Amino acid sequence: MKEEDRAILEQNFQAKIDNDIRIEPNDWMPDAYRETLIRQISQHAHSEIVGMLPEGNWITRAPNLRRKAVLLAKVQDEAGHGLYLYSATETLGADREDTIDDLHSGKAKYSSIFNYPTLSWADMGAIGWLVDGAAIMNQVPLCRCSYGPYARAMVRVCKEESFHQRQGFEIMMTLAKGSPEQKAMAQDALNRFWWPALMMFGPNDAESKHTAQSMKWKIKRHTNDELRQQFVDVTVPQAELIGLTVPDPDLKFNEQTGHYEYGEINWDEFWQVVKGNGPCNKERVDARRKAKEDGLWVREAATAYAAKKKLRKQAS
Ligand code: BYC
Repeated sequence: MKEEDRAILEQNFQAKIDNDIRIEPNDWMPDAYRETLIRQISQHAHSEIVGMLPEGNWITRAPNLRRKAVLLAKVQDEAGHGLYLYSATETLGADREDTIDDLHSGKAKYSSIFNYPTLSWADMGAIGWLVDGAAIMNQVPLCRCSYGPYARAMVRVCKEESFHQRQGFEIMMTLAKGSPEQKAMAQDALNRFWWPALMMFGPNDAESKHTAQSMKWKIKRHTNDELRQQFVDVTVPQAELIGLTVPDPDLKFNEQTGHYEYGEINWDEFWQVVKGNGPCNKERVDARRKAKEDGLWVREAATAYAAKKKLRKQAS
């Protein structure tokens, strides 16, 4: 393609974005836009699938039938989110198997938060409240993402995340007004998940290599720090309401700005976890690899069945 033709295509593409016209799979798009979306959406899909593991770990130990049914439904929702998102990457020409192989080889990232262990039942509350709460903060603006299939997938995902956040908060609220041991369990879960939840939003704006371009393309509508601040502002009063203490001695409300100021995030810890050196990285990826290996017979049987059906159809 000639240089000037490409320049016109790029101009028209950016003009559509500037006018909030959605980009659809068959529309022309710059290679870098396609690659950014495949990177972000596939990593998002992996996060949903890996995110099933820390909570799946507690399904058999839920304290009663209601809690078990709710947790089971939530974990199944995450599988659904992963599947919509893998489908969205396919609309961009990505091969689902390749993206999954990238997760298993350690090439693709997934959210840092899922590399922390779930040590008590209260962690189910903390994950729903904080992790799904952070996910909603990040994903509601993605419903207005410039790429149509991703934006539309996010609408349903956000509705379900909203139920997840409420179920988590309800677990925390119940524990916080329970026995002293239950309240201590809730506080311990908050202590362990607070900082990793803040890290979910990604590096500081100054360190975020993709934000500027992704904002120009309206893939991202807010920066990492803007969303993190919104999350802190919404969540701190919720902790206060149920009598729990946010584990940040530097946390204070600034009357002038109307925002909470919070302490320094441990960025060394964040990058270590992102690089694969978190407490559970190896366990999580091994579990996904094993699931694929264990499912081989199902895929083989399905392929054989489909081939046999085709032969029968041809013969009749
Ligand atoms: N963990 O330039 P930046 C869920 C990477 S699922 C690991 O700011 P970007 C749920 C980043 O990928 C929640 N890596 O990047 C599921 C980049 O590396 P690469 C998942 C991270 O893309 C089950 C590098 O750091 N949500 O909610 O502009 C149960 C530089 O970062 C992280 C999504 O995926 C991290 N926390 O912004 C319960 C939402 N942060 O790719 C709940 C969609 C950054 O260059 N994704 N990195 O190798 C996004 O909104 C954006 O991709 C991010 C990062 C805000 C995450």
